[in-house]
Formats: sequence, C-alpha cells, structure tokens
Amino acid sequence: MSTNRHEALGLSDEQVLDMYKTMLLARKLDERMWLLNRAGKIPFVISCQGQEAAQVGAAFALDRTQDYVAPYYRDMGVVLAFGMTAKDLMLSAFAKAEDPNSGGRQMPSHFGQKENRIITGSSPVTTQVPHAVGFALAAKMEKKEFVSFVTLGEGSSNQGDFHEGLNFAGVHKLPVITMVENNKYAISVPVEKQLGNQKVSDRALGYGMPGFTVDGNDPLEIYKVVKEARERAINGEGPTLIEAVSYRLTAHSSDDDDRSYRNRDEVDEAKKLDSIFTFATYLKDLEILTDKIEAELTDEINQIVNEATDYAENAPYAEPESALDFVYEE
Ligand SMILES: Cc1ncc(C[n+]2csc(CCOP(=O)(O)OP(=O)(O)O)c2C)c(N)n1
Ligand SMILES: [Mg+2]
Repeated sequence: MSTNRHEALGLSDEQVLDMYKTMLLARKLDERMWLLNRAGKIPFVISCQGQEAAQVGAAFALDRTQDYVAPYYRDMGVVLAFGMTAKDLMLSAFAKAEDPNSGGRQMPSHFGQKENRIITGSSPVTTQVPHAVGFALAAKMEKKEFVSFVTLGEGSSNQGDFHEGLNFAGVHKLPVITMVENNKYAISVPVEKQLGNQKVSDRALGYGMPGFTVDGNDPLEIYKVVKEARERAINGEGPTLIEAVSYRLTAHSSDDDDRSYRNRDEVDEAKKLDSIFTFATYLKDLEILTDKIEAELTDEINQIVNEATDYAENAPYAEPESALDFVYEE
C-alpha cells in the first residue's frame, strides 16, 4: 500500500480533517464578519481569506501547548488553532467588554491571549518581529524547550523591525520561526512594486539562516517546512525564514475597494487555487472527507458561527469609566 502525502509527514486522517475544519471555521467566521460589517453591526474587518492553509498548516506543526505565537492581523487560522474560540473572536469584532484580546479597546484582529501564549501586538506593522525574537531569546537564556513563531505580510518585510529582528536572531541563533505571508499586495501596492528582488526568502542569506519559499495554498507543504524549522530551532540550530505564497482574496480591509487597483480576472484566477477547495479535494479523493462528514461539518461550523455571533452581539460593552483602567497607576 502506498502512503499518501499526509501519512508521509506523520499526520493521521483525523489530524488532516482537523486541519481542514480549522481552515473552514476561519473562512466562515471571516465571511460572517463581512456580512455583519455591511449590515452596520461591526466597524471593521481585515480578512484571513486566502491565507488559511498557511496559517493552519504552520500552527499544526508547532507545539500548541508550549510554543509562543506573535500573529499579525490576518492570522485567524493561527489563533483558532492555538485555542482562541469563535466566541472570543466575535467578542473582539463587536468590541465587547468580555473580549479576551483587549476588552474591546484594540481594533479587531489585534490578537493577544496570555493563556494560549498568543503575544499581544500593536498596529504599526512588523513590531511583532522583535517581540518574537525576544521570546526566543528568553527560551535560550532560560534553557526552555519552546520556539516562537511570528508572521507578517510581504510588504511589512521592508520595515526596519524585520531586518533588525532577523539579524539579531541570526547572530544569536535563536529559536524563532518567521513566516512571511506573501499575499501579493500591501493594500493597493502589488508585490512587484514592493520588493527589489524576487523572493522574500532570499533575504534569509543576509541574516545567516535558511530561507524557504513554499506554496501557501498547501497546508501540508507548510506543515513540513515549519515542522523541520521547529526541529532545528529546538536542536539549537537557530532561526528560519519561510515565505508562504498565496493571494489576498478580499480587499485589504472592509474600508477599501480593491476594484480600483486590481482587475477581476486576476482575482478569479487566484480563486481557482483557494485552499478551502483544493484541500477539500485532496481529502475527498482519499475518502477522508465524505459527503456525510462534509454535511455534518458544515452544520457544526454554522452552529458555532451563529452561536458566537448571537453571544457577542448581546454581550455588554465595557463601562465608559473603564477606558482609564491600566492607563494610570492605581
Ligand atoms: C509602520 C506602519 N506603516 C503603515 C501601516 C499601515 N498599513 C497597515 S497594513 C499595511 C499593508 C501591509 O501589507 P503586507 O505587509 O503585505 O500585509 P497584508 O495586509 O497584505 O497581509 C499598511 C501599509 C501600519 N499599520 N504600520
Ligand atoms: Mg501583503
């Protein structure tokens, strides 16, 4: 009997189905958030759509009980895999008091949750890179067996923090994995106008670490490269830079209209590679995702999304006076 691709990576049928379920939950939550935004119920959405495979494939390759993640705003797949719930994410979208990320103080998608080792970030892009490098430095100094995993967009890989962070990690051989999610755009700027070279991963050479460019629509390819990066990191061999190439399927955010800077043919072409469909096809060909399982999964996810929406919509806002909490020493 020949082994299939996921078995060759040591993944069971249950694990790949769980990967798919996490990807689909991220997609369905994101789609619901757009509806809520257009209905005037939530102020802002910034999507994971098109990047779920890279996010979930990577998260599954990490130790989700030990490792720290410093995600960027599109990483709904990463934070769901690390234990944040649909309810938590909806509470953030509605900016309610119970939102574990910031109690509704930050914009949505500014993830942070201590109990799941999700490192809080801020709005200037790429500030999370030196933070993740700092966590990796702590792992090395305290001789602890964890790695830190940080993500950012390809446009953000031109920001100073990226270069300073990666250089420091390279010099000190720190256990940090950096994954650039290359979705071909930085708001309206196409990738050809962002990078002087072809590949973000080529920059790894300058910082003394291995660099890989991987198909970001293939969760198994991403799983493999992150798993190997983690092994090197734990063995004291230092950091890795990974570039996951996919495509941003939505506008940059709910506040722009991408028809003004890219044509529909290009988007339609990219949709043919959408991992939500291509990975489903992989699982269906192996009869891991049967019609029956797919129907059950759809029902289950719809229910999770509906319950999260209802709960968050009806949850109370923070008391106005609490805006000053944590601002001044008490
Ligand atoms: C330091 C800084 N400059 C500019 C911005 C405004 N901004 C927010 S997202 C973004 C584009 C980032 O593009 P990319 O890194 O490719 O990530 P993507 O949104 O495509 O995932 C910009 C310019 C910011 N948040 N921080
Ligand atoms: Mg981008």
